[in-house]
Amino acid sequence: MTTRRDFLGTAAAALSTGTNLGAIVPSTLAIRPRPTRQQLEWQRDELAMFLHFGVNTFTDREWGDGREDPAIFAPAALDARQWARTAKAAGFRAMILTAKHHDGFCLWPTATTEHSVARSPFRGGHGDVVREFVDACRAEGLKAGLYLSPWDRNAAAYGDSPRYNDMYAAQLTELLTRYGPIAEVWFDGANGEGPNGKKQVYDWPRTWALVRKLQPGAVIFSDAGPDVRWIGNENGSAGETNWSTVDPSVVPYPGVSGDRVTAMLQHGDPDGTVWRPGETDVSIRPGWFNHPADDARVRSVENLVSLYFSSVGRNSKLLLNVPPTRQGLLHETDIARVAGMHRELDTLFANDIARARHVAWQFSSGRATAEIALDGPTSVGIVALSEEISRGQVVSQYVVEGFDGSNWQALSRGTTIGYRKLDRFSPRAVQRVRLTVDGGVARPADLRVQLFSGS
Ligand code: FUL
Repeated sequence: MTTRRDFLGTAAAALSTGTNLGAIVPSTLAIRPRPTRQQLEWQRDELAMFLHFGVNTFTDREWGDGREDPAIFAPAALDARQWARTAKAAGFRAMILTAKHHDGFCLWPTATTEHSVARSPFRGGHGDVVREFVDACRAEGLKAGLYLSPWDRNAAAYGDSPRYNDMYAAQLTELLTRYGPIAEVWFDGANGEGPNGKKQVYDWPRTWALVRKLQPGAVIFSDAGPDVRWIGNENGSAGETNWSTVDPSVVPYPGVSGDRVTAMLQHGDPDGTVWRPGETDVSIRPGWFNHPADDARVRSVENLVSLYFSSVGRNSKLLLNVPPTRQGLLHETDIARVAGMHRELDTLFANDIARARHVAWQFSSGRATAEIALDGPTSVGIVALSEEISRGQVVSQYVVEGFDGSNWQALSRGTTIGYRKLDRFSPRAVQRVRLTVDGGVARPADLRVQLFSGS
């Protein structure tokens, strides 16, 4: 691991928050991995809403076995515009729908199987949930994403590898050619038994190539990317140290497991050769699907705000699952909680105390120090740092200190920064704030410092 390298040199520069840290960028930065335009946009979107919906919603299960009668799928009041309005109003910029989950039931009328909405009472057998979902996203200006589970407990071909891989490619082709631009295609690595008990061998290179061909503007999510990676857990927590670069040989395909894999997903690798930022998927409820018995167990506003800090605030993206009910609507409690989260985040980040203040960076013996003078004693409870990730990610160690009139005290310390690093602590009255970056794999191209009261 390359840390604490004497990366900053001795040049001195004066600049304000949000402008270049150094005029001289070492050549090491020029060759470090950088995001594509799609990866950058994906990360800047910060929040996406996940929607788990299907036969499980009606059987009250988390994993269907594929033997569900399509007739049970009968959302009487399905309104995808309500999903999209809720997401939009709460600051989400994208939504991702389970077009097919492990039970194999397809939410669109597919030619590949009878196990779909076409055999259900929904809209008299003429419905298409994927169409309604995509149209609703477009109407609200949200990006649309689709999750197509590779594990299919209904498909007779599952386990008969080439045959099922053809069927899977045909399903993906329908989804990626019928509905206009799809911003994210979501794959998990689940690989359990199908009806014939045989083990299916997925053809990931074929799947990814198909997405590239049909939707070149989409980002592909899986454990193994190739564009964005799973963060390694489903509890809403990105690694405190979180590089957007990874060593791709450690996680070669989705579903691979082991300690090294988990560590790579959680933390990335400063010496990683590819840019593959982490996505944090977590549910607002105990399960991924809506179960009425959980109506009193929806995450609180405070809990959702802390999820934002432990995902977006650790250089990740938050994919928050808000599952529709049997009616086909988001539950009022869930709606109130995401709206509350949005209000609370808006309040916390409304007033940047550091804004427009002059910051003088000093470079000496491998560190960069920037000091911000505030107008007299000011309460600070949140520090927000960001690197200009369009040029890569480099910081590996920093400390933020506050001067209370007589002493300098550490307010927060950390390792990586990346797109956004948020540190929250009990508010302190300080007159000056100092950021010291004393470890990195190259000189940061740009660092932004923001300060908030935290209340
Ligand atoms: C996993 C699935 O097994 C869960 O049911 C859920 O869909 C989660 C997001 O991905 O692989």
